[in-house]
Amino acid sequence: MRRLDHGDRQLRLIDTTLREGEQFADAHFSAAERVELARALDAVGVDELEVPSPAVSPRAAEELGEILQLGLSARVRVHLRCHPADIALALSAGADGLNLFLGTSPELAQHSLRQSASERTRRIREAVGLARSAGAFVRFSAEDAFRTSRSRLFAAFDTAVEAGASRLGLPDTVGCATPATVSSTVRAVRRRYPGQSLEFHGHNDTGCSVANSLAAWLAGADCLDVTVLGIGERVGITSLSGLLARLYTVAPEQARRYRMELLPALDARVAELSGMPVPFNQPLTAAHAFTHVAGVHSNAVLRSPSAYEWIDPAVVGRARVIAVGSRLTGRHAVAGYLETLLGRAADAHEVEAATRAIKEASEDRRLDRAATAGVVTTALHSLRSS
Ligand code: HCA
Ligand code: CU
Repeated sequence: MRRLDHGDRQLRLIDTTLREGEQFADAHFSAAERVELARALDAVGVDELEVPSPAVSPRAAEELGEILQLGLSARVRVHLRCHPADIALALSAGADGLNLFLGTSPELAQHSLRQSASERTRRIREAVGLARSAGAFVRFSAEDAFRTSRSRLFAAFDTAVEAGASRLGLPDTVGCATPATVSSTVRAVRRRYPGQSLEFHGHNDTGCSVANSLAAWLAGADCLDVTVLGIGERVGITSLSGLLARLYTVAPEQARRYRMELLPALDARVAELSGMPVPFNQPLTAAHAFTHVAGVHSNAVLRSPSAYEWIDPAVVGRARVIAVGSRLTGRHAVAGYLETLLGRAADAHEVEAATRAIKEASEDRRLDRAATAGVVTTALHSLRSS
């Protein structure tokens, strides 16, 4: 595939597992687990970590202090409503990067915030101004940006920029955006605010979040939000592994800035903490992300892995698996399997007998490793005694 040409525009990954991820209905991280995850994400090399507002609970305030003290390479950004009291709490805990947000769509203005346009402007100006006067880095996000008209969006962003925000956030809060709408909105915002950093945050309600994140970057965003496994509100947002898989194939120099070999353990840990397995379709880290089943696939992969692999499993420290427990299993896969089992190359009769036995035994069920070994051993035994 053709690699994309992005010049040197460097991407920043903003991990929000500790904030958006906590909004996943099955997530709960203790204070110690938050520290563990912050360190693990820092080891992967994410550029920034977004953490919850200290206004959430007394414990959240303590945890913010703790994360700020860790001395991570990643910058820590606190997620805050445009409420002066929340901002003051974050500043007093020592935060120097604030991610402010305020709903700008008609839906949120009517049903969530119940604010007029002038009230919105006043709040943005006050909140951004307060944070800036304390010397903090300020990002302002227009929550529900993709159901917000251009004029409302620009009105909110104009206010935020005038008040001193240095980054503008475009969250697809309900997951309604498509790569095309992301692209046109990011382009328009990029044109109007050429000197600002731009961040995209994509919810995955229609399964488009990774594609939308890539579209945002290609259109001029320099910051993309992710969480481990994509956990977050409802079905979550762009996953770290999904985005890195996508980048690895179109802009490998960007993906290689991160320690991708650490992803399997990180995804497994967050899955464990959320009481679930790593989802079967998680790019790079799913149990079967590098398993080949059909005979046609296995045969070709044994000759040349690139036949059916776009990413080398070694990139994430994994190995490919040639599955041999189904009726789709072919002779080449079985030959490879027998070589491992017997410690020598199998002859044609052995391969034939083992393949036939596997196909017969797996008509009604998929054979696991032990069952496959049993079926094959029996078949070889009767071959020898016949
Ligand atoms: C939410 C807010 C948010 C905010 C994103 C941002 C969203 O959970 O309601 O601050 O950029 O998706 O809009 O996560
Ligand atoms: Cu969100």
